Amino acid sequence: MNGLLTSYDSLRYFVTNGTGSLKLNNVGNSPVLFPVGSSPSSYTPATIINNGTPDDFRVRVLEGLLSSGDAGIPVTSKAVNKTWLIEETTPGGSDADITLQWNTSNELGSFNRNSAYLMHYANNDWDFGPIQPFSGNNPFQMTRANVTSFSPFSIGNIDAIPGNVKTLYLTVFLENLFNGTTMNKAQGSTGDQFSGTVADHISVEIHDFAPPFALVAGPYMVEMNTDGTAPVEVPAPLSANYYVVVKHRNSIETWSGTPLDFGMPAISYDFSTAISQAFGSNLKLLSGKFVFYGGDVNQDGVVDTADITPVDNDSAGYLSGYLDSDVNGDGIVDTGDMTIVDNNAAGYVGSATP
Ligand SMILES: [Ca+2]
Ligand SMILES: [Ca+2]
Ligand SMILES: [Ca+2]
Repeated sequence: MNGLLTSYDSLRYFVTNGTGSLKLNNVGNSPVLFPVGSSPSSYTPATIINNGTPDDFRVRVLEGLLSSGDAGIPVTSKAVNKTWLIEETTPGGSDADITLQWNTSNELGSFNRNSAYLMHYANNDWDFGPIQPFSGNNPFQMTRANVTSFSPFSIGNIDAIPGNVKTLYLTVFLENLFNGTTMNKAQGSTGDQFSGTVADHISVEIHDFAPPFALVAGPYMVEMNTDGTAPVEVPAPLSANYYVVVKHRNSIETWSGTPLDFGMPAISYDFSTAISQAFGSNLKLLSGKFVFYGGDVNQDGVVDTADITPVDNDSAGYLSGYLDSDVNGDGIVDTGDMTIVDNNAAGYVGSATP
């Protein structure tokens, strides 16, 4: 459209539920609001500042988000359920700050606003860029600067796109289960708790490399084999440096020594090869391997008397099975478990985090 837009607000705006878009001319370095929504009851405007060569822009917002921008399967969680189609009239020359606005009612399940990205579908893939802070409180706003190419945009977490994964090959040894060579298989009330070569389950999280080290992806429940290998499927768009955090039901939470470079099709990391593989050198050397400290039965990040109590109680009750108090994983709670807790409590063992 040409002319001046006036008298628009969250109740009076352009509903782009057809094929049309709102075109505003000569967008330059002052903010230009595109008052659009995908229905009469859902106002989700975009604002553009173009620090490059001024150009005319078109904006349309669609209900829903698809795995390949304007095609593919619907994204059903971890994102804002809208797609903003933004186009410049003359290709090239723009350097735009794009701000998108949404409401709580537009958020799909499990969406984490604190580790969200303003995603842009370009060159046949979603480009996430860095984590962006949000502002406002229903409606919320998020801005991404220095955008130079256009079309589908949305807001989501890095694992929003289903099936778009790559593998993180972790190797983890736990003091609790280590027998000097491999890890014993955790026992339940009727023998091996897990089938095949699986020793136990661990939980893996991917955290931002910079304060406040936000959770970027996960937690993933991962099978850890008796040889320590624990492959994890992580979101393929992870391309920056991230801390990898491993938790286990009765071991000390342990962070990678440094943020790992995820800019590869596959990533490998072995916690057991050197003490520096864990943040704060928080590993114990046993029979030539660096293992995670054990005995954090109540998972509060330290080994102390609060972990001794449940082991004492369950031991006095002759409890058996797949229990957190069964520190050494042999299916029985007894003095063998108390030894690990006692030793690490005496050593003031606790988790080390950046
Ligand atoms: Ca242009
Ligand atoms: Ca504890
Ligand atoms: Ca035991």
